[in-house]
Amino acid sequence: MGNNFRHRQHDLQAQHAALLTRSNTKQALGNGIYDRYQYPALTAQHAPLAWRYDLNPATNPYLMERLGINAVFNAGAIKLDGRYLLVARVEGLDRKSFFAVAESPNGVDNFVFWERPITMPETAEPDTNVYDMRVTRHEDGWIYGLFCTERKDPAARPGDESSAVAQCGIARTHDLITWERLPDLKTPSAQQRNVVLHPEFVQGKYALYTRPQDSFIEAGAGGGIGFGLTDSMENAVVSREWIVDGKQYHTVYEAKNGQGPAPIKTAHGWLHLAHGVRNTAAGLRYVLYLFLTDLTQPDKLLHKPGGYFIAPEGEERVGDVSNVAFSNGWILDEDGTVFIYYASSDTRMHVATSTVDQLMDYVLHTPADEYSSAASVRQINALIDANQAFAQEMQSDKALSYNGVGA
Ligand code: M1P
Repeated sequence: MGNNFRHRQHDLQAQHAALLTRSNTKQALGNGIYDRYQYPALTAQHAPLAWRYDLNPATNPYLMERLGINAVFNAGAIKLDGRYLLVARVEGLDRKSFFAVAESPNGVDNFVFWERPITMPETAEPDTNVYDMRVTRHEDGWIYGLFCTERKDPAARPGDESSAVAQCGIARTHDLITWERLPDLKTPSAQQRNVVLHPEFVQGKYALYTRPQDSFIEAGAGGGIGFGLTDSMENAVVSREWIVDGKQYHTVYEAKNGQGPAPIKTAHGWLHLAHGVRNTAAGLRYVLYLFLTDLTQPDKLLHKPGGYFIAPEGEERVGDVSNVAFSNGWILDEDGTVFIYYASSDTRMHVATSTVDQLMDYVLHTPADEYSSAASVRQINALIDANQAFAQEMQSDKALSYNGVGA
């Protein structure tokens, strides 16, 4: 083994170990709703060296990267046996995505990939690309992974090598290691992406959040976060979909939207995290937003704050698909902490932390979008009025106590 190989291997290992053991601290101040962290939580550089390098000097004398990783993003999340697990979308230099589990002892740092990526069984119609798994621990006892399976459009014109069909792939597991692949979801829509399994039975059936779409990119006429029921997951068929939360003109979800992870059950209803997409001169902009639905009717929208909850900021705005914040994973801890895992610009994973109490306060007390500039000004004036009334109240309390009246 040459000296160069040895030195390079030593440096690569040291650099990798430093990244994997780096601690991540909260950014200062925050907005009172959640805290962002200093560093991304999981990146392409976290991928094990053994996935990327042939470590044998006889077959790889330059110790060159053989199978590079382009991006690690859009991760599902679950806490299992005390471990915080991300089921990440890992994308190679060849553009193919696959799933791999990374584990952290505390949910914010020290994420380490398991030894091997997930070997996902295929159906009779093999997937070309799989991505964006939503992990749901269902009350039937299984952990389900619903993901997008993409295949070339069989109706594509000769020479059209871009047209694709997106559908919902379904698999289940107990340990995230061994997966049983089930048939893809059937719905009345031409294509599906962002399909998520609700954690509980609804009317005795499995309930799914869907995202009907007319074509691969455009949500089209049927867009919005849909809802449907199926008798079984072994042969999942949603024969009727209806919209829970639709697209809306001049909002952050005017072009399309999609359910994020499975909703969290709270005392006030099901708390949902979703992404909204709007058009800009620079292309599509993806942001995250929250909404609340009824406990017994999870398809009934109760509250929805106006605007976005998380938008890409600073470095997050740049990546393979810039100006994108996307989330399909969060974890509610026993103490009420919520770990929100979001990806930036289809490139890397971040974590933000909050609590159920904070998120509920945000959802219940943030004014809804009233769809016009005049209404936004009215909302700001109402807040200023309330603050002035409060300041006057404080002043008179001070005056009273100065004059020896009151406590
Ligand atoms: O590139 C941004 C996102 O685009 C798609 O999401 P949607 O179907 O809502 O447009 C997905 O391909 C997603 O993976 C990607 O992050």
